[in-house]
Amino acid sequence: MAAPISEGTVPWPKADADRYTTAGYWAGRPLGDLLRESADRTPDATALVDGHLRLTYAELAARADSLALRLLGLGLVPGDRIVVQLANGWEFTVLTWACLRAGIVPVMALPAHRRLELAYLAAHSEAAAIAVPDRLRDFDHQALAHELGKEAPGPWHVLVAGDDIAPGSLDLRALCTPGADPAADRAGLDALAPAGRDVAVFLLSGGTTGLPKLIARTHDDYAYNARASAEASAVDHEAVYLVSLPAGHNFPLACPGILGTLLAGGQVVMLPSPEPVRAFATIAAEGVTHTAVVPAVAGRWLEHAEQHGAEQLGSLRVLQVGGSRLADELARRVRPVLGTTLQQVFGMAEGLLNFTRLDDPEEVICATQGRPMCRDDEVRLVDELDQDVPEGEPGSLLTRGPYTPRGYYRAAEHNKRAFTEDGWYRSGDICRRTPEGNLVVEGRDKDMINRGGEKVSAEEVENLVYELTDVGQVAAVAMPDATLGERVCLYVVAAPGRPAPTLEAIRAAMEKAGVARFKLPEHLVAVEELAATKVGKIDKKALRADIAARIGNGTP
Ligand code: OOB
Repeated sequence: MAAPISEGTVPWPKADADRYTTAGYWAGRPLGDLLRESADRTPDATALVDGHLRLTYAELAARADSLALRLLGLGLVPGDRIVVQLANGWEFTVLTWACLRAGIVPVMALPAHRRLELAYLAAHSEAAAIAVPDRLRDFDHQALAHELGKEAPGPWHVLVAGDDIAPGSLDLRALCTPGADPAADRAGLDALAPAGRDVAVFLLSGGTTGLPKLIARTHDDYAYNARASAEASAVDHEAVYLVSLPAGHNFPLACPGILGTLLAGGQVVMLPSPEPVRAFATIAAEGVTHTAVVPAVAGRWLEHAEQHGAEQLGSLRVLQVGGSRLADELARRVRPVLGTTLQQVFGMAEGLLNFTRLDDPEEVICATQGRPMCRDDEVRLVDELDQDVPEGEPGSLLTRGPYTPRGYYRAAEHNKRAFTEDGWYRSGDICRRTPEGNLVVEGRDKDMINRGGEKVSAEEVENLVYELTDVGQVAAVAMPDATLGERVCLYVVAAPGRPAPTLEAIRAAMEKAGVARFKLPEHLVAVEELAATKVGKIDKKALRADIAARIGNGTP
């Protein structure tokens, strides 16, 4: 039996919880209820589009309710966890909606994750099930899902979205078939509805530690996250929101993303990737009004539009860009080239969201990462001693608020470092505040590499490399890159008497160990020794400067 989730979470102190409830941020209602309510308002409006499949709100709600009941029929109970590793498609949205109805908690994995990440997520969340595609880009997700079951302490259900359903797997699409009596299904689920304070979803932290941390987001806080984001980006019942980033990521899931759009009565369109030819055609065909991309994708879209025109983007009102720092120069091209309003989003799965507002002056939109979404978001910029820096100076961002949980799930030791004693989350981002109150992200003091929005923990890479080869010393650092912003670069000292391992050998060993490909190093510098700080730690700052200089010289 899995432990109750509440044993591993850090609740908000009562005084804050009361304050957030009184202020109206926390509605005390489960997300599944709120989605049902949305479906009741406009049952015949289109809710979800995936290729040729179009579902109205009534159809989507009925599929979700049927799936929810069938999951419970399998023996899952409210509070159980399911690892969700699906590609962007209708099944993702139906399953997420079903989980929110039944109180089953999805653990939002990414399609790129492999054995190491998935095994850890399943074990740490004590999951009883996993949902995967049959195959994706030549990888057999279904086979891996069954392999993971061998390590599961209890029953293990493998739900598969695809045509090839192996023996022992459950056909996710078949489980979504609407039942004969939607009204009865609905009443059955209403009776089981989770509470507003219960955990709705587990998101993954960007990660500065060996393995990604789980972030328990409650129905109350995540519903607010989605609803207030929709307001900030003017997503309403007329909005058509395109999902092309991995749907399990907080940004396309709830900022406002899928959940914010569905709560507002708008239409969600799902695409497996943001590749510009298909994305532009879909925007034109579906009349997409809003979408979210990372800066690397914004760059590709700008290039594509400069070569082929932006006529297909006529309906696009808001292009949200976030996940990593958008260069001012790219930002300034968005309106003239794509003909749409840019909204910079500086957010985190841990909570705090900053948006540039749609009616901000062009200079604010292009040169800042916006300001907090909520009046009761608290943000401090501090120095190494946690003292507030003078106004306008860069400092390390600490935050608390109605949708920023006070600790990671089952991570008491780590929480002591990641949060202050009075509950501020240490984001690790170095920011400066402009006189009008917007934040500019200037760097970070966390040991993470941001590869085009995909977060890679340096420590995780280093641990793997130490295990895999007989290297003497290794350091993973960010290497500047024109398209992705950063890539993973390794500095390696060979073990005494050994030749330095090659990049290829390290990559092959890491892949064999079962790690997501985006974490593989893309450059290696063999050195005699690693620069150290005064206290004897590896001097990453010096290494980052070194690789930047080598690239500048053209001799990396
Ligand atoms: C988003 O969430 P995560 O959890 O994958 O990553 C959070 C981190 C931030 O702490 C920051 O280091 C970086 O990603 N980041 C940005 C940024 N947006 C995120 N750095 C500079 N400029 C930005 N605009 O990445 C995320 C979650 C919700 C909405 C948008 C992004």
